[in-house]
Amino acid sequence: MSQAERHAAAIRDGDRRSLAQAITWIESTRADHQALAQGILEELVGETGGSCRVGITGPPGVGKSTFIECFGLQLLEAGHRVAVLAVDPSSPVTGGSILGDKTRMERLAVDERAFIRPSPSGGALGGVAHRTREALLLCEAAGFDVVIVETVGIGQSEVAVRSLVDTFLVLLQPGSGDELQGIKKGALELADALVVNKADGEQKAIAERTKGEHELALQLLRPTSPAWTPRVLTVSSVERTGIAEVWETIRAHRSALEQSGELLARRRAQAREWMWTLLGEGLQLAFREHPAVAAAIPGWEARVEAQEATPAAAARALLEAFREG
Ligand SMILES: Nc1nc2c(ncn2[C@@H]2O[C@H](COP(=O)(O)OP(=O)(O)OP(=O)(O)O)[C@@H](O)[C@H]2O)c(=O)[nH]1
Ligand SMILES: [Mg+2]
Repeated sequence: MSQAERHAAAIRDGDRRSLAQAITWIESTRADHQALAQGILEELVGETGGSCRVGITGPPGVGKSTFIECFGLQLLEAGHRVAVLAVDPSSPVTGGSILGDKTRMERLAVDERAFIRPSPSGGALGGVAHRTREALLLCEAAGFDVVIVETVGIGQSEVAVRSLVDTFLVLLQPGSGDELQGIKKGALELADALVVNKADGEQKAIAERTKGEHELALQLLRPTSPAWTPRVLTVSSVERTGIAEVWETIRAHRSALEQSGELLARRRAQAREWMWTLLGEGLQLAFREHPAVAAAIPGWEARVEAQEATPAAAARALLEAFREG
């Protein structure tokens, strides 16, 4: 048995340490680690796809970690196995957010039936997203039937996460105004459901008002799917209220997409897109490393900058050099 086969077998058996190790190899830049990770993925690809993939985003401090802990524990109680993966493009992972998550997801983190993985460090967002996709597939092969992908909603990461999941939730603070929310309008357009957190104590009434406002706002947006009308919910992750409704909504969204055939179509398109992303990255690398191209790039860049050549002409010349070599 090869090393990849042995690891794949351990992951299939649900061994969390082997899973964590394989994800570390996915995130590694070392060629031997990459080869091993790809070998494991190839062993397991037939056993992926079985989870409910849920994306969660929201502004810093909205309560994502608290919500995921509470939501995750309820899912465990209902017999599910839950994996949580984080995509954090903003931090070079100095430990801050991981530390926060360890304390906020304390009970989930130690539970045998759950698996929590903080964001991989470094790399371009696209790279982070595709490593997260590979980690997600491994979690599925390990038998996790709910995989949550979390990202802080402050930039482009929500688009990347949206492309990894079946259902996308946006968490909001009680109170209106984009400034307070600190998230782009674009994120709302991606949401299959909006969840107003902290609907407890003094903020309960405000949360209800926020819910109403967003229900109105959503009517102006194009739905995420012809088969689904986005919903707005209120929850308290601290008092643990409204959490079951979130799961019900995810189930309803999923079943609407299943019935319309969109779930399958979406996943197929995501897999195809991913292949093309990898192809694009591979080609770009091969292109830049091609000796004749590498030698000609600085000259063409300088001519383009000096407006002595059009970018189109430069690209054409470089592509020709690539093809001829
Ligand atoms: N009252 C109330 N407070 C909450 C609730 N959920 C979270 N909080 C509090 O909000 C603060 C931020 O919660 P986190 O779960 O760390 O928020 P986060 O979105 O993960 O934050 P980042 O990881 O920094 O983006 C903490 O002090 C929580 O205790 C809730 O439902 N009600
Ligand atoms: Mg957090």
